[in-house]
Amino acid sequence: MTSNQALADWVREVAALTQPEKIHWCDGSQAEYDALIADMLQSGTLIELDPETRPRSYLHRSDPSDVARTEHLTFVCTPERDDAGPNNQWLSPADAHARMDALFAGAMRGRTLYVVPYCMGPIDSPLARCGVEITDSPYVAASMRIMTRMGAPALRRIEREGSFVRGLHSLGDLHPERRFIMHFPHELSIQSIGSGYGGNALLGKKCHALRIASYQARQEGWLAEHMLIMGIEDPQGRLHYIAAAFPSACGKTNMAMLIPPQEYQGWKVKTIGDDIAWLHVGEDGRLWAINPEAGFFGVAPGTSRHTNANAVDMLQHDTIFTNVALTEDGRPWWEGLSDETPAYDWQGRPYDPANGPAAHPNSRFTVAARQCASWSDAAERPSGVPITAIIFGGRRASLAPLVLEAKNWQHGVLLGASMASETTAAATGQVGVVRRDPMAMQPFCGYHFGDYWAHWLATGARLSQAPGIYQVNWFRRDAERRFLWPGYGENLRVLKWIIERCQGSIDAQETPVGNLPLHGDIDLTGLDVSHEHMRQLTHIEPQDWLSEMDEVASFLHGYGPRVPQALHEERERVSQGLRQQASG
Ligand code: SAT
Ligand code: MN
Repeated sequence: MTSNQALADWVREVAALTQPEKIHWCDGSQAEYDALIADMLQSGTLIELDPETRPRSYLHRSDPSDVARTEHLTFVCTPERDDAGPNNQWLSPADAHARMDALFAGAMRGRTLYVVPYCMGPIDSPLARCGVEITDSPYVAASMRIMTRMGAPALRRIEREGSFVRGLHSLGDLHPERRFIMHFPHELSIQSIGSGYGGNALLGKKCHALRIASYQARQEGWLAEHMLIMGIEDPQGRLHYIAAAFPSACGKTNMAMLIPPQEYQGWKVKTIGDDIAWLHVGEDGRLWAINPEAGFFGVAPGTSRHTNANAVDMLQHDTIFTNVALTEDGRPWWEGLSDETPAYDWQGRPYDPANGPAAHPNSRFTVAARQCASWSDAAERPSGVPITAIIFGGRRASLAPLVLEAKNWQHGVLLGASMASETTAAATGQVGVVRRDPMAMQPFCGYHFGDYWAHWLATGARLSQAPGIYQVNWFRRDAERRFLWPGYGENLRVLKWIIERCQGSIDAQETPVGNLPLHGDIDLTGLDVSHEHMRQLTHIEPQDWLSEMDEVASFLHGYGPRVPQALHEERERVSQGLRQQASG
């Protein structure tokens, strides 16, 4: 099946352990995808949606206990415990392998073992990396074809290059007590059992492109980040590429496909990616980005013509939905889509509001990126796109202003490292509690955060034309918990300010925590945002920020001696400035 002996041997070993009924090597063809779909329709794994209005589209209902990432069951198994850092759960590689071997023994009995070769990034890009996922889930195999460059071309590249990331996945028995997602970054391998959920089971995504890749990236001198990538074309035809990190379910997909407001005739947005960016220092001293993915695995609830018309359009055909609700005539439905009442909830029960939301709050769509009207050809460029600005964003009802500019790269790394955000339904656990989520990588950094921040600082030192670094917060609320900022398309007004700052064409107000827009520099024409709200959105309260910086200090100290001294010093400079301001 392959001329790569290591791959052939590995598949044989896995089959001997897991005992599948059949083995299928995926070639990525349309015929193969159609056959996977047909099998899943037959077995009830997929439900066909109304073929008239939603051609070639399907609904998958997952096990109700298996609807989101499970961070408490996710481990990074480095030989040295300290290399995984306090930000990861750790098991020794030997213990983890023993546990996983026992769970995988016989796990694929009666099932087909799919060998899924894939490439993360444009197939001919030197920045791309390949992997092979072995899985017993046809849903995973079909989804990998949408989300990655999957099949024969990836296998050819693997045969040429030799090395690849090994991902082994089985649904197991889907019992949460026998569910684990283990990473062995030094072996370039991943093992996941007991879950069919995207982030746990599509191993090219978070497991490879973030946890394993971030570890590799540190060794090789690049960055693997939880960032969207978008191009913004101004009315003069100049293109500005932005990479933006937000935690899961905080609007990366909407921002990547942003539709400019009416007042912004002549502005265009081009989508390069909505979740992951691999960033490299170019020979020109600029930072270059590729999106390793080829599809979107986006949150459905809240997606509407108003919030993301590009997404609504791309979801009209050739889409796999997971855990959304269903209308009587077989169309997908979720909260926020329309004021219709669905017929069935995400578990297939007749809809009853007493049972909670109709669509699961973390229900998803899986769709090829090329179906998006704003998708850019530049996403296929082997060299990637040059980044003008990096944005860190969180979901915070208070404190964090609409936008803040870092004074320099080092200060920007502090802004990223001290990010905090309210938790969302993308991971199991309580929703709406503020937690620190440095660079939106808390669940995804495959090594010690102290080393990671040091690597960020070292990367900046290699950039002669470093991007500007910004922090944004679209989620600020007033005392009545109403959002102060309209968000969505209107966020372009903030992005325009960021671009103007990067071009050096406007001034800003310097404060100890960073630079803020001057009054009037964020264009509000046509917007219903009062001057008082705008003042609150761009105001820094020194006392509140002093407490924030105290919390940041203890957060950073919690990561021990591996945290770079420069980051502590930067934090101390900010606190000092705030103390002076508070007393002056
Ligand atoms: O991890 S997923 O890919 O399921 C989505 C996310 O949480 O960012
Ligand atoms: Mn994500």
